[in-house]
Amino acid sequence: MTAADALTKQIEKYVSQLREVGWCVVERVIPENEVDAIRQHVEAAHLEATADYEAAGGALGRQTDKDGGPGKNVIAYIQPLAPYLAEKRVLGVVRTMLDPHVRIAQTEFKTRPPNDDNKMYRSYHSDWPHDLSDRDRAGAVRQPFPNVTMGLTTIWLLSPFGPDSGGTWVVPGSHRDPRNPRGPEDGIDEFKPIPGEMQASGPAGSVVIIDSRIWHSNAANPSDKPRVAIVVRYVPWWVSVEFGGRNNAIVPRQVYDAFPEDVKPLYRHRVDGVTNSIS
Ligand SMILES: O=C(O)CCC(=O)C(=O)O
Repeated sequence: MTAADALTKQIEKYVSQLREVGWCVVERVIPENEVDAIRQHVEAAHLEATADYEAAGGALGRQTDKDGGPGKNVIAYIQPLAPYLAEKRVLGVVRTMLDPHVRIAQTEFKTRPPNDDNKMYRSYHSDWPHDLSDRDRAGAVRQPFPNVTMGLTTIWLLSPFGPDSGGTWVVPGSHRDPRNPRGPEDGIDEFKPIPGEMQASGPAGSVVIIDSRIWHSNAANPSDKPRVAIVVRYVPWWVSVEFGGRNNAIVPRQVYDAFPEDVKPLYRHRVDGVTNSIS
């Protein structure tokens, strides 16, 4: 089998998992010998971004400046991760599921603090653009959700993850369930365990990919180390990434210019002065 055939087969496997159960794990996207350095970079970058946003009177959580306008995009702080965002398996899955033309709508720090033994902790939701609690109403497709994958949330785990270290909770198959943990009429307690739930696990450097409709929750991390992760949300070109001003954080031009060529199209809509064409 050629390398290209092997890649196609792997992509097909992940795509069929995503269609069937709504999530999958692509293992070791970041090679084992590089992931420690990237994790250390991300931990330092998180502190730097927090300090920058505080000094500017902005909000890192929403990546906004003091006036609520777009702040500096988190990708600018974590440039060593950028080349992997177009890794062949990940981008192959994203393009097959969404469209050949995709963009990254949001890039966020998602560290879970250590030494948290609250095994019952849950905060179930579906993700933008299916986030029923989105304050801007910019990411709340109305229920019942059409049976269309409109976004893929990728969780880039830079620490080993699983039940012992804050692996994300998911409810397999929930992407097709007409109810929602935050649906006002659905009678589901978003803060309690849900039958059928399970925790994603895998080695550091892996990527959990979820259909944005999947019911999922962050998890308590009982280990003695932070569970370091970055969330990157991919959408097809036809999903509005501007409406409502939901995380429109800017990528500085010099950061964009340093991206590998295959990463540039994913972020160019966030760069001042760059044509945002479909190509
Ligand atoms: O950090 C995690 O494990 C999950 C993150 C999450 O739920 C989200 O970003 O929507």
